Amino acid sequence: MNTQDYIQREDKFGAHNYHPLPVVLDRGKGVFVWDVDGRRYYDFLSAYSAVNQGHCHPKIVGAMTEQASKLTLTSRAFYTSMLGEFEEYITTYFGYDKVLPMNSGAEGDETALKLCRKWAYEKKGIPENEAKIIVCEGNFHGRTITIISMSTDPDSYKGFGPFTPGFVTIPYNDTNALAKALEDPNVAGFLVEPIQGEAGVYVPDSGFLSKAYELCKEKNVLFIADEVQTGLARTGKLLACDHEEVRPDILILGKALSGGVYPVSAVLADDEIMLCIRPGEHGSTYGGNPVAAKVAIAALEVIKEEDLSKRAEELGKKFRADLRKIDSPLIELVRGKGLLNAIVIKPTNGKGAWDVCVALKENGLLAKPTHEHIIRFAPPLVITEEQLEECADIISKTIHSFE
Ligand code: IF1
Repeated sequence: MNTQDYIQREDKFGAHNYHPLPVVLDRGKGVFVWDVDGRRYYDFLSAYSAVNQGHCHPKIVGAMTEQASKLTLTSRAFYTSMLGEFEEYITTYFGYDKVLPMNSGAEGDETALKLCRKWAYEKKGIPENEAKIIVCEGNFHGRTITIISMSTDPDSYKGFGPFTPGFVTIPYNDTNALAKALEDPNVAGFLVEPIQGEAGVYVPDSGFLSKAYELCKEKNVLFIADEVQTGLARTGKLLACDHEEVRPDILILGKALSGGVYPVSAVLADDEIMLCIRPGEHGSTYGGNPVAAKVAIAALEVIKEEDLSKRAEELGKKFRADLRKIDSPLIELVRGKGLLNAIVIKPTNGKGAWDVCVALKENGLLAKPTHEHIIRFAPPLVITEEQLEECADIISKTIHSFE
């Protein structure tokens, strides 16, 4: 089978809910992936930041295979020898009383929303069914009906109504709008991405998160951080909220919590909030299973052992400086934090971000456009300085070829 055969087979038998770049991947190791013809590429998407630790990290894969041959799934109807170890490890790691493990990022967000509403009725005293949660324009929190009910992107929500009520939308990075929305006494929470990924790696003004947190505290409103994409060393700190020393009341993690080998998400909070959910009120068959528990511990250990936050911080600065040196009318803007970066492309000769990504692929680097004119650059955090320089050269050469 050649590349076209693989693509046609997916096209014929799979739903058309994605539009991938025309490359068929077969193998991965560290910062590299290989296609079915054996061609090697730098992976500058990292599965949307799930593969921060690098593809097929031996320690993480080792943890998975070891646990997979011992005990994989019991459901939460029984205790297991692994779950408590994971719960103790992750709550100590991030400094929270409790964790609630789920699988996908979207489930993590759903869990946080339920938790926030339950807290609102039990602790804050908001009348039943009246709680509101403030969200931001341009948000991306996943694909469930409730989550797309918060979305302002028609691609996400159009044609999927009716929607879940109870959300109030304000502009991102706007503390005045937040202060105004917080005047409503029925507001229970503020859900925010510390950097908006899907919106195009939109970094808010410095001070936004800390001011937003302070405003929430004044009104006894829960500050809920979706760190599914920004968390776990990606932006140069363990959490993106750490840049402003904000400790979210509810913290949502996913993606790199397994280093890309298994779906693992988690919601962290203190007892006052977490114990509002009681037996039978929330959960998932696979949430917190022994493989997930073992894998997540290994994935979190790798982040510390390999000092990935520091690497992302230092390499990110250098990478942005290299990108800003590219003198081309095609590049409107370079932005990002740590190794979560993007360039904004000015369409030239009818060619846009998609065409640039196809050309990058030809030159051995995989990246994906978002919103037609933005390209995200997010390599695994284990990339070396030398490799990153080579990648900046590939990007420069490719961009210049469009002039
Ligand atoms: C897709 C974007 C990234 C997320 C945040 C929750 C979730 C995500 C902040 C849900 C997921 C994804 C999913 C992916 C595309 C992608 C994405 F381009 F849409 F914005 F990463 F940048 N919170 N992000 O970014 O996590 O349920 O998918 O595990 O294909 O939809 P999930």
